[in-house]
Amino acid sequence: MTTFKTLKIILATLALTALNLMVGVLPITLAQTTQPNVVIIVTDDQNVDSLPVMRKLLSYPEGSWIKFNKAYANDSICCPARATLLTGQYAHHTGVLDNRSGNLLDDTNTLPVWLNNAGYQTGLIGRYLNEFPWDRGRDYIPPGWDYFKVRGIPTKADGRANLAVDFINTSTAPYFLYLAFNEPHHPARPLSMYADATVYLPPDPPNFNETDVTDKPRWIRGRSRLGATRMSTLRAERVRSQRALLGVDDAVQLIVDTLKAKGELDNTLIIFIGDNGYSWGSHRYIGKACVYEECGNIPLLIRYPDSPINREENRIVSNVDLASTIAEYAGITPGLPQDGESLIPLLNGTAINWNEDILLEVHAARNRTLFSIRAPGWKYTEYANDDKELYDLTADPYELQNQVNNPAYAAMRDELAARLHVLTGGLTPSTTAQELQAEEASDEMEWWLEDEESAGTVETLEHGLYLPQLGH
Ligand SMILES: [Ca+2]
Ligand SMILES: [Ca+2]
Ligand SMILES: [Ca+2]
Repeated sequence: MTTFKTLKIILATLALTALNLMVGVLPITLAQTTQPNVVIIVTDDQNVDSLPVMRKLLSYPEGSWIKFNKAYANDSICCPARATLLTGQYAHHTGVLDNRSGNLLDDTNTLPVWLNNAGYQTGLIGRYLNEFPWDRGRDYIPPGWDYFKVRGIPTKADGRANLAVDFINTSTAPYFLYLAFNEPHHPARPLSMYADATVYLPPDPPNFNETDVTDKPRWIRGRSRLGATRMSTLRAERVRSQRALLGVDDAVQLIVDTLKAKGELDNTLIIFIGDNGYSWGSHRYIGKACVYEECGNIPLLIRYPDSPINREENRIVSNVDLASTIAEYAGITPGLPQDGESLIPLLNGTAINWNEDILLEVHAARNRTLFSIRAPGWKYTEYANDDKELYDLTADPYELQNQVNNPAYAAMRDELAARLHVLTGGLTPSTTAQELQAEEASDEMEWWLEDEESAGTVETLEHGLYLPQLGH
């Protein structure tokens, strides 16, 4: 302190031209250091029910966290959801309608491209889009990425976290890091230190193995109840899944600690998000790409450095909002029309009259290609095969009784149908149905269970070998 004061006195006695030079440099330096960093951490197939196992994340490390309880994946399957994160557009606008169409994304006009053009150092570690690099060659790197590590990297959370730490420590601000973990996707692989850990296991929800499905659309009505073998296989995998998330939890803490040590915590937006949810036997269904809460609702926690407190946010948002959010925080303009809107007003508490109508869409199978509206208290769905669903989520949060044919709900049904058609711009689910290839994907969705039950183990399979077939 004394030294600094002395220096100031010396400076004050310097020649006037020298002093002018010092003052002249100062605003430029400040402008550079205030351009913020963004770190987004993406998990794979994480149901929100799993979150209590992540004790470090839920302790809100270093404060300023906003936990979104009603965040959704517009399209609750990996590749479409990730294309949405990278563009701020719905799946039916990106063209990435299923896991086999990642090559349809216009990768010349994405969030990393916009940030890179604005002077950001951009890095991706982990999963990009399914079946990448398609026919573009093993060395292909999509535009916009300065650092792109999808191959030859550790598969587990600790190894990828170490790469993230290296990226943060060696990058000059501003930077954008997209860190995508494999966890807790099946078959879950916990770190060896957590292989036998005692973990929180979510209780079966009331819609688990739903008894009466006569109210449901055809694709659910055609499903048998889960038997004892199927249920025990499922539970064993769920335990491994929870253990695998302990590694991710450590990774989040490590990244926060790294940013703190580097002095950048107050200048970095940290987003923790799941790509899509997962139905662990709800409505007799195991998998994703469904319209029910288990598939659509995703973990979303954002550390917004300016927030004076940690708090929960219950207004409805979706993954289509993230690109706009990051763009606004970084002070850039998205290069694409945005289907979402920036969450900054929710993060800084200035939002008034937030529009909570969001679009859900699935194009994963002939009998469950759908458009749906999730609105406060309600969900209304139209399928390509003309099945429809309406849930009064205040009275029936577990979606046990479809009310679409109940005359008492007719007015609400008609109103939601009109609001849904505003969201789709008049598109109907049959317009976008990619029926043939999707039919195959849905049949493969549960083969991992059948395989475990018949062979006793799938441990010899390498992660990369089965991803394209699984509907990852
Ligand atoms: Ca996924
Ligand atoms: Ca760059
Ligand atoms: Ca029912």
